[in-house]
Amino acid sequence: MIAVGELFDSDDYYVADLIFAGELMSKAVEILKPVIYTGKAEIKGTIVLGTVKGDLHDIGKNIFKSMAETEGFEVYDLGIDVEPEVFVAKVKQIEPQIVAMSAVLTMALNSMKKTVDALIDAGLRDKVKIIIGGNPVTEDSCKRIGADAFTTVAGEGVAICKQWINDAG
Ligand code: B12
Repeated sequence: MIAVGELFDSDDYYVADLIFAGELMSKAVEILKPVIYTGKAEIKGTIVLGTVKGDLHDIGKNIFKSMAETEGFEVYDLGIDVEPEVFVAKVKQIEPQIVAMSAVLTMALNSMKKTVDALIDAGLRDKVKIIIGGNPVTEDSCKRIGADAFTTVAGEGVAICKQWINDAG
């Protein structure tokens, strides 16, 4: 996918190539799931997950979801292009321990902030841990957005979530 991104940058690939690469990657991950993720499902925790408003990329989100499920998390996947209000409604309904947001477009970092703000406005921020993932997330953006943790690696994200559940006893 890194090569595909570079070819897109250099105008050798077009959006259709991104779509095709995305479909191939999703299918490959689905097939490889049983051999890649071998974690034992001992942890019990609930995650509300989604790719934030304005962003349609979901391959990384889906990898995180698969890994988290294999580790025993119940994951409510809201899909892509998820409005802050939809996150809020699901958090109210499910009362998860964790909210996980994905963004691959730099501009979607603003949607992450809006989602955290919406959780604050709804009085739900203190009831959940928030993790953000995707290529553009950094320590600085994590602070600005008001999340508790960030990562560009799905496995690390799952490890952080497991730690949160263990810490909570
Ligand atoms: C495939 C792809 C698409 C596909 C997406 C298909 C799909 N189902 O996701 C399609 C064709 C839809 C697409 C569309 C567009 N794309 Co695009 N796309 C890509 C591409 C080639 C790969 C992205 C990808 O899946 N990478 C592989 C995954 C596994 O990596 P990842 O998402 O980073 O996920 C990992 C971690 O970040 C982390 N992670 C991710 N989410 C989460 C969440 C949590 C909670 C945790 C813990 C971890 C985590 O775990 C994953 C594995 O470790 C990238 C290039 C690149 N190198 O990234 C461009 C790229 C992301 N796209 C780009 C652009 C510009 C677009 C378009 C605007 C193109 C256009 N002109 O229309 C549109 C935007 C549509 C929209 N509104 O979202 C730019 C973004 C630039 C920027 N910085 O904002 C990129 C970087 C290409 C480029 N070099 O310019 N794209």
